[in-house]
Amino acid sequence: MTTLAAETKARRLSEAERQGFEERGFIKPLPLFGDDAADHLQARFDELLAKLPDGIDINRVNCWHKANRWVYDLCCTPAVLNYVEDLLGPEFYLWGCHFFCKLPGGSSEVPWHQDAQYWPLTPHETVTVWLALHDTDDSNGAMRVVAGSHRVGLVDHGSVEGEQFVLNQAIDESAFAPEDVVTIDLQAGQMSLHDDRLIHGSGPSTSGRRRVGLTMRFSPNRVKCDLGVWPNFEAYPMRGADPEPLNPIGEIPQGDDCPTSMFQLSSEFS
Ligand SMILES: O=C(O)CCC(=O)C(=O)O
Repeated sequence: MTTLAAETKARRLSEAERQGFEERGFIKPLPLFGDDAADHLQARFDELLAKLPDGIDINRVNCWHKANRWVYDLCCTPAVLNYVEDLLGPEFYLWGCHFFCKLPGGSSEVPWHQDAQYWPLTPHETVTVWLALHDTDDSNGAMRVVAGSHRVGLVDHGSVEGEQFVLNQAIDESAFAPEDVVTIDLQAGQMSLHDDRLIHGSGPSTSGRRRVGLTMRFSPNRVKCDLGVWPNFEAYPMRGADPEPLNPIGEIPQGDDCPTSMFQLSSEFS
């Protein structure tokens, strides 16, 4: 198994960045891994992709951290958790981990949406780390966000159909001003952070260049999942003590497995 270079370029968030997150709902770019990390991340991604059974689309499976120890450890990178702690405070957990991919020969798109529309989590205080495995820009389908849109509350989503769409609900473009759209252009090894009410999405890679991002979802301990909607939801404590957790706690994986659907229980993996 390849390992990630230990060198990190990370730092802590400045007060200006934290205020910017309050106002705009995202921060980019944030330094994370050193220049040599891209090769390791991409090689490891290829190994993980090869594990998926035939016919399973990597864009449609979630919770790699429940199945795979390397991914779990990546999510626990202290520099990642420091950035998250600077936004969420000292007590939070991890619950989701998903590769959003534009692969050659594919045409996947992520329709405009707010994460909170999809998630039965209360209150809406989840933050996403988006770790770039490749350099991202408009020509390879970088994520795009609508600055400040996290402050307007939940916006109506309609249903959307088509093989290319990774999600099935979408916000119409008339709901926001084009001048507020910002491209999350990152270098491989950098990351961004976004609020779960921020409107965002991504188009296809028109250049044919690969674009893979690994999302990690972190919530403060006070965020509770409605298990009636997501019965397999599990929290992985990351920072701070939580003597009376509001959510079931997941088992840390020991093996090198892969998820095969959106929400499996950690007990399904070794
Ligand atoms: O990577 C993308 O294109 C979209 C990611 C996304 O929708 C998310 O992080 O919630």
